[in-house]
Amino acid sequence: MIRNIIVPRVLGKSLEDLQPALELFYALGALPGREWHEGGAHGFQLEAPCGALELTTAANPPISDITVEVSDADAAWEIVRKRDVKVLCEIGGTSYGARLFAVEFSGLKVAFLTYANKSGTAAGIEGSLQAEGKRFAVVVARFNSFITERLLDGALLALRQAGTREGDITVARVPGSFEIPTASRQLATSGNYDAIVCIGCLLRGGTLHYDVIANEVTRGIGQASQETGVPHAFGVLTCDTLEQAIERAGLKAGNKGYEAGLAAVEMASLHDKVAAQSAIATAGKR
Ligand code: DLZ
Repeated sequence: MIRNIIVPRVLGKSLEDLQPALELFYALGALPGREWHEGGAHGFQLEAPCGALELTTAANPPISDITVEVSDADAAWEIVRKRDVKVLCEIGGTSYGARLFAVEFSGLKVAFLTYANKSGTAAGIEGSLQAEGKRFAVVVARFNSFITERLLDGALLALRQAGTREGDITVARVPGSFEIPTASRQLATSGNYDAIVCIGCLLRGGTLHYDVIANEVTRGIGQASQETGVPHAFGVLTCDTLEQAIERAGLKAGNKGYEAGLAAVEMASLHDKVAAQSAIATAGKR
C-alpha cells in the first residue's frame, strides 16, 4: 500500500544545479531523506512531517508546481525572501484565511502557506512509522535467550517493515537485563543511532530480588533515554512465569519486541519533527 508520495522535479544537469534549492529547503527544516546517484544523475528526497497529494478542479492552473505547508508562513517569508529567488506573490492573506507567498528558484515555482487554525484547536505533532534513512541499535540480553531471541526477531521485523536498511541496524548482545542500560547509554551517546530498542526478559522465579532488578533496569533505561535525548523503546518483559513470557514473545501479534521496534521508529521520527520545528522557529527569529 502507499507509503510515500514522491514529486520528482528536474532542476538541472549537475549536482551544483541542485544546491540552491536544497539549501533553501534545508533552511526551512526539510529533513534529508533517501538519496541516489546513478549514471551522472542525482536525486535527493526532502522529507516533511507529512505529505498529501491534492487533486483539484479549477478554472486556472495553480500558481506553483508544488505547495509547501509551513508552521509559520510569515517566518518562512523572512527566510526565503533574503535568498536568490523570484517573488511570484508576496506574503499575504488568502480568501480562505491562510497566509501564503510564492517564489521561483532554479526553475521551480513553490508556494508556501500556513492554514488558519480553527479557534480552539491546538496544532498537533506526532511521529510517523517511516524509518528510511534512520539508524537503530537493538540491545538484547542473552539471559532467557529462548524468549529474548524471539523478541529480537519481532523488533527486527518492525524496523525492516518501517523501511530501515539492513546496514542501519546494529544488534548489541549483553549478558542479562541488568547490563542493558549501560550498553544502551553508550550506544546512544555514540551519536550513531536515532533510537535504541532494549530487549530482555526478567522472570520472577529466575531472578533473586526480582523487583529490585526490574526497577533498576526500568529506571536505567528511562534515565538513559532522558539524559541522552536518544529515544529508548522498552522491550523488557517482567513476568511471573515462563508461560507468561512465551505469550508476550509470539510472532508479530503479541510480540513485545515488535511493539518496541515500532515505538522506536515512531519516537525517532517525532524527535526529528520536533527538531525541525525548533529549527524553523529559530530561523524565523533571526
Ligand atoms: C542473574 C540473573 C537472574 C537470576 N535472572 C535473570 C533474569 O530473569 N533475566 C535477565 O535478563 N537476567 C537475569 N540474571 C542476570 C542479570 O541480569 C545480570 O546479567 C547478572 O546479574 C550479571 O550482572
